[in-house]
Amino acid sequence: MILVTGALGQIGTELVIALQEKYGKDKIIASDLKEPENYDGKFIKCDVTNFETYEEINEKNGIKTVYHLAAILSATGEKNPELCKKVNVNGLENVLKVAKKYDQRLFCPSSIAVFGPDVPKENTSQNVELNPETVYGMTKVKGEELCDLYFNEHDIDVRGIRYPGLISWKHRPTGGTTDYAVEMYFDAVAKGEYECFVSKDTRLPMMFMDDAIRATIQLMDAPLESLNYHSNYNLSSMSFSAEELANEISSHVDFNCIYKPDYRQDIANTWPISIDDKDARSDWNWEPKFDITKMTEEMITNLR
Ligand code: NAD
Ligand code: AKB
Repeated sequence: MILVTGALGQIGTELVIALQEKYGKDKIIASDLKEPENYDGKFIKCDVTNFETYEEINEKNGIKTVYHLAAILSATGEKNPELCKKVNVNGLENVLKVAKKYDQRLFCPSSIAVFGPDVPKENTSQNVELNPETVYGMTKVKGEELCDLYFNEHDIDVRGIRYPGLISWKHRPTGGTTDYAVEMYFDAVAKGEYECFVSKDTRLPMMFMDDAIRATIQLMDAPLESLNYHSNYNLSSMSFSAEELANEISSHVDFNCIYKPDYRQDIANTWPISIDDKDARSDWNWEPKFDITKMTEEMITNLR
């Protein structure tokens, strides 16, 4: 049995469907803090910061693999640092302890937020020193360290990707800094206008959700002996400025974007512009399929 925590979020909404298609609906249990409005499959409400209930769910259901998506993202994390640390670090510790006790495999995502402003901004490589300035970034570095500790000292097969900003149409995200790229599509189609919370020249690494889901499943399917990293694979697809994205959307929709940077600009300024993912490409044959043009066609068609 496979458990997905944080399953009602931006990634979980799509990963659960992909896992149901791959392994069968009866093999996947989705869980989250909140109840689903309409969900087709097995669902159990679960707070990952509560060790007892989390362990009970795993024991009762014979969980063998966990995709641990429950987290607090960067913008919410800056506003509520204690909650961010509790969910992203204490919650993960619970998940790792249970993984050890029940001999589970684990997928635990990291983020481009692990990088701080002191690393090369372009083509940021896998092995740079991690000095993030955001609370979220610090919890993600801690998460990578904890996962590596459990891999090295407790033989837990734990794998993870440093996702860039993910763009998708099935779920409007909240709480992240890269959300502006998704909101821009939603509002362009619904209202023909968007007030963007970063400046027009803000350029960040991004990826279409279909590629992110494919990468996740590909990494989990890769033979362990081919992996030179575990919880922290750099992954890259495309980088563009907010204005370039607005221009791309404008080629499909009559659309006006205005730029009013807020506190999230400061978070974006500390992150890289582009990522070097050569290890993911050589270790498990990662290759993205979507560029900004193909992604925009998919986004606009589906949102319409
Ligand atoms: P999300 O915020 O959309 O979803 C997270 C889910 O976790 C939510 O449904 C929330 O209700 C749930 N949750 C929060 N606290 C919980 C708790 N205590 N117990 C159980 N569930 C709880 O996030 P997402 O975008 O789906 O991200 C999933 C993972 O991927 C996170 O680790 C995030 O850091 C990472 N990531 C996401 C992106 C992205 O662009 N979406 C980029 C980089 C990394
Ligand atoms: C966020 O903006 O917080 C996330 C991320 C890049 O980790 N999308």
